[in-house]
This record gives sequence, C-alpha cells and structure tokens, in this order.
Amino acid sequence: MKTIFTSLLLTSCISALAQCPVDLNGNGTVDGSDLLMLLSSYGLSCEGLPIYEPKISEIHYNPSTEQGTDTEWEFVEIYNPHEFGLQLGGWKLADAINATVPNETYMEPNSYIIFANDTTSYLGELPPFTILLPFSSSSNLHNGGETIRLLRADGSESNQVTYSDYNGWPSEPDGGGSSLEWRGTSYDNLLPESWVSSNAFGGSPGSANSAWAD
Ligand SMILES: [Ca+2]
Ligand SMILES: [Ca+2]
Ligand SMILES: [Ca+2]
Repeated sequence: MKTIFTSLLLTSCISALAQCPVDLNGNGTVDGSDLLMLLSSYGLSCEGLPIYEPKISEIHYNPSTEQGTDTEWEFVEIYNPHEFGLQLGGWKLADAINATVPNETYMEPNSYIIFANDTTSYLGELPPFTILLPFSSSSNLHNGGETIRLLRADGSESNQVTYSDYNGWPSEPDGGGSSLEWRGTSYDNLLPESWVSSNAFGGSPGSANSAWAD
C-alpha cells in the first residue's frame, strides 16, 4: 500500500514538473532541485510560479545626429531583475533585429546585456561585466517602430515589445537624443505607458533606467 502511495506521489510530482518545467533556481537546467523548490514553495500546482527570465528594458532605435549615425549607436538592452543568475546560451533576438546569445553565456543577477548595432561604439563605454553582443549583419531598428522579440533557446517567445514613436509612445527617443526606457518590473513592457524617454542623452546602456532611481 505504502509503495503504491509513494509511486502515486512520485508520478504526480513528475507530472507537476513536466507541466511547469521552470528553472526555479536559475542554474540553467530543470532537475531535482527545481522539483524540491516547486514542492516546498508551490505544492503541486504551477499557479503563481515565478518565471525567472530577462526582459527587454531599453531600446535606442534612433540616436540623434548629434550622437552619430543609427548604425553606430543603436542598441537593445535586456535586464535580469532576479536574484538568480540565468543561463542564456542560445537565446535570440528576432524580428526587428537578429542576434544570438553565445553558448555558456551566464547573466548575473541584476545585470544587463547590450545588443549593439556596432559593438565597437560601446567598447569601454559600458559598466564592468555588462555583456556586449552584436546585431547580426544587415539588421537595424526602424525609426517608425517595429517588434522586437526575445526568444528562448528552444525558439519559444519569452518577451516582445512593439515600440513606436506615436500612439502613446514617447516621441523624444525618435532622434531627439534620448532612448526608450522601460519603467520597471511593476510595468508590463508590452504597453506604451510602461515606457518613458531617458533622462540621459544616449540612454543608459548597461545601467539602471532613469525611472528606476529612488
Ligand atoms: Ca538617428
Ligand atoms: Ca534606427
Ligand atoms: Ca538601461
């Protein structure tokens, strides 16, 4: 009887983990330690499970002519707001621009990756330990707006932002000198009202956005 109960419990645990294959401890794999966290904190339900993934946090789609050309200075920033580091090898940006995160890339807690149209512009310009990666050739950010998708290594979508320069989106980032900055973790970054133009000329690549200051 006891054996049957144990095996039933084990079966339901395994099916719980299969339904919500979440890398709870952010170590890059879903395994027994995630199962233990799942059971101790969330029981057998996936409801309320946190998702530890980065977010698209800043878009510099039309640098001002004072700063230079778009080809030199465009960037997209993603931010890991979690207390866990994240394995991001094989993740991609798609649609507006294409870029691939190299295998074995580890994103520290509370850190940033900058995808730059021209990485040489940002060499030595970013805070230490900011990961700097290139757009793949021939992609760029349209000045009228488009969709940026952040894809997991398996190709599924983690996050997307369709930015614009009107319809509730701030227009200053469209060549006025500032970037488009996400207001932070309590704002849905899909919505225009969750974005503001940066206080800093050229934005805040690799650093906290203007609206996050205390
Ligand atoms: Ca420009
Ligand atoms: Ca542009
Ligand atoms: Ca920033």
